[in-house]
Amino acid sequence: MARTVGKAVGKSPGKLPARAPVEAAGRPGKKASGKTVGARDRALGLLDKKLVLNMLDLMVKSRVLEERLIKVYKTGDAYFWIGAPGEEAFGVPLGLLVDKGHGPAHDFLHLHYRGTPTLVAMGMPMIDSIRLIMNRATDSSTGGRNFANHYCFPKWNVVPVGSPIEVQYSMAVGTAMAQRRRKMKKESAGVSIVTGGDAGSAEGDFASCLIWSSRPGAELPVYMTVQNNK
Ligand SMILES: Cc1ncc(C[n+]2csc(CCOP(=O)(O)OP(=O)(O)O)c2C)c(N)n1
Repeated sequence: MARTVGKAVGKSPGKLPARAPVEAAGRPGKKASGKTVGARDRALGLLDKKLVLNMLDLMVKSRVLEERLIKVYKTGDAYFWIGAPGEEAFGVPLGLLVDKGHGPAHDFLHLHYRGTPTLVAMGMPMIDSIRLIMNRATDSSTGGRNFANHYCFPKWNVVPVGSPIEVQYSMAVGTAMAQRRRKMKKESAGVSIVTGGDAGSAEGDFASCLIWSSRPGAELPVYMTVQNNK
């Protein structure tokens, strides 16, 4: 599984763990006996069993989808494949934490080309991924014009995935600025989540994101992640 380094910049990312989708997936309820389900797990610092099972289910779904995409490519039904096998343990929890919606009141996602598990966890129909890799006109991300894993879902603030590595880090600064402006006006605002690989962190866009997100007195609600998949 991918080794993951998560880095939160600014003040907002602290609220990520309390997001509703995770609570809905694994919130402890009351047994008929009155005892709280999952109390022992929580006392041990473990995740709720229901949530863990849900995550495992989504991880397996993501891997099965990935294997299908590789087959599609190998049988000559696609020109190119790039994907995320091995990054499920990172991508799925991230997808469950996202505050999904349209506009700056919700989270923005600046994913790189290994974001499939995150989108599967958010509820993307798996057929969307197949349509994209096969360049079908019915591909809702790009109308069949881009290749595997270059998703775009405006209704969920998933901005178009770019091919040059790391440019997503400088774009995250832009959406985070809009979200910060809302926060200053006491309006609800999400955070800008950005993912990328470890090698790409040598690019200037990565440094720009760090600098612009952490200016004293002007911190931005950016959640930066770096996946090392060696
Ligand atoms: C600006 C730019 N330079 C080079 C490439 C070619 N390229 C595509 S993927 C990749 C490797 C990136 O490695 P890393 O950031 O660790 O991410 P990983 O693919 O390992 O998840 C490179 C160099 C590119 N897409 N864009």
